[in-house]
Amino acid sequence: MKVLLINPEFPDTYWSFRHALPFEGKRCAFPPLGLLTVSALLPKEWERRLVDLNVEKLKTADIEWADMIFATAMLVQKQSLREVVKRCKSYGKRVVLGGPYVTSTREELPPADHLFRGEAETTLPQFVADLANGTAKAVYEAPERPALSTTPIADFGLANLKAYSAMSVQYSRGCPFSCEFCDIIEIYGRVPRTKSNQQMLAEFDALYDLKWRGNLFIVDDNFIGNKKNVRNLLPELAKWQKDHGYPFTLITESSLNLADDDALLASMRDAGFHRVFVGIETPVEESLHEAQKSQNRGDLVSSVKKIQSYGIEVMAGFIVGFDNDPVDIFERQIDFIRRSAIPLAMVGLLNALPDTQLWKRLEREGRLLGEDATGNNTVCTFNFKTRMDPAYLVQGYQTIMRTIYSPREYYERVLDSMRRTKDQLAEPNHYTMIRGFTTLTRVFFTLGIIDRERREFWRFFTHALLKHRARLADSLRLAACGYHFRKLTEAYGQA
Ligand code: B12
Ligand code: SF4
Repeated sequence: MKVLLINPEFPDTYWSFRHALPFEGKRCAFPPLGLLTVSALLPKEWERRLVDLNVEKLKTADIEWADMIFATAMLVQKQSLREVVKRCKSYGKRVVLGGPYVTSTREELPPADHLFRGEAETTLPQFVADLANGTAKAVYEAPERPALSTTPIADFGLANLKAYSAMSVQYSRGCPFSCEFCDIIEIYGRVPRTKSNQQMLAEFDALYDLKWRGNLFIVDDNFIGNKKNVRNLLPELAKWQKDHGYPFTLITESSLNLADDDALLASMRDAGFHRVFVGIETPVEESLHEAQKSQNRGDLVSSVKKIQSYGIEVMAGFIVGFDNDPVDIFERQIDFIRRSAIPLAMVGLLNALPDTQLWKRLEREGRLLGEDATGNNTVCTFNFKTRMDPAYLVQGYQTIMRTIYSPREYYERVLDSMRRTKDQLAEPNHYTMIRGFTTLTRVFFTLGIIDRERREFWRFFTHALLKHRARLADSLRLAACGYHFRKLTEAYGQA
């Protein structure tokens, strides 16, 4: 059996980092870990190829080669998924679909032969057996959420590692909290399931053996969802990192209550965590209450500062459009982002994802407009009737983006963040001389010569050179990310 695994294209969103990647000669930020895991669940003797449309084009020869097509998608990839299915079906191929979009959507899906809803650890082996017996079903739905002990090491070797700026592994699925807008808890559950320490170290070994060095994103919904197990894992990760010369710069996602646990923060720093993405959402208490985000309590700026004090850069998600948002919400978000010195602030407009508690409430209140959310922030649409005038919200949202990604504001935040994260575990240099030189030249040429904001860049670069010389690579990474956000804001964020 020949299987072609396809990851559809992402639109050009803030998360795509498309304008930042060329600086380091990369094509895509992260590999499609879901598909690489699916590949590892298939019989060893089956042949497989991966085509990530964010890295390369889908060639007719690849479609013709395959007996079966396996495609994944998040909501934001649905348009590209439709085109992929249409094209593959026109060659008469058997098409299998799975992933978060297929699992959670209520929309009509593209005409595939087999749909997988939920996690595939138990259903995929069943499908393989059914296929051999000629009894393969149209829909496979995981009866329960599988233990992660059944998750094999992803087929990392299938991906063109050089094309990605980070690799991904997963430690846990699910989150114990119950934020109203979140679909994680609907898709992956409220009881966080984790892998064993041995599984995690084996995945680290696998990537190390493939010669991967640099960013490693632990793509958990909430890395500290099961604190007991994480406490047990971290010293082992720290030892592994030390024994191997700290080959991986770790990044993850966590709830903000991470700030309440100094011991955990210290263990994360020792294991080589450099960045953590947290869901702050809003500084407005009434809106946090509405969103059932009870874990974000107290002085949120202090919580961010605490995490930063352990040398961990904070990235964060923010949302505007809650029913309880006051009219000055935009200024308050800008002020918060400024004071917390979060360089990469992902601000989004509230949308209701299918089957979330928010979706159900809005349905009861008759406020849904009958469409799935696009999942794409840059489009600036709502799929429900907002309390505030939608035009006012969009205008305010664009003001936030234009303000926080104006070069002066952005570089100030980066420098503040670097000051606050000075206790970061020293990052080994994963750049070869030639790669480092090429990246530097590209940044200097684009940001320091041809960009109209070059004066701000040089001001920032001089500060970074004087005050944070040891972290020059980090400051250039952040400069490149800022450029990406500014470019997208210029393209989409004009009032
Ligand atoms: C890492 C990650 C990203 C990465 C990129 C991931 C990538 N290249 O694929 C980044 C940071 C870029 C990202 C961005 C976004 N993401 Co994201 N992301 C994740 C995260 C945290 C982990 C994904 C992952 O690797 N999981 C590990 C694998 C093993 O799990 P899996 O993909 O579910 O695969 C399993 C099953 O689904 C199934 N399966 C999957 N595919 C297939 C295919 C077949 C054929 C079969 C049979 C089975 C199957 O088998 C696997 C094993 O069980 C998930 C949350 C999560 N828990 O998955 C959110 C998640 C997928 N992201 C989500 C969203 C909304 C986004 C954004 C739109 C956020 C935003 N508003 O901007 C952006 C959009 C991206 C863009 N460029 O525009 C949502 C998707 C919601 C939906 N219903 O589609 C999720 C579920 C989280 C959430 N609720 O916020 N994301
Ligand atoms: S903390 Fe994050 S993952 Fe957990 S329920 Fe809230 S939004 Fe979802």
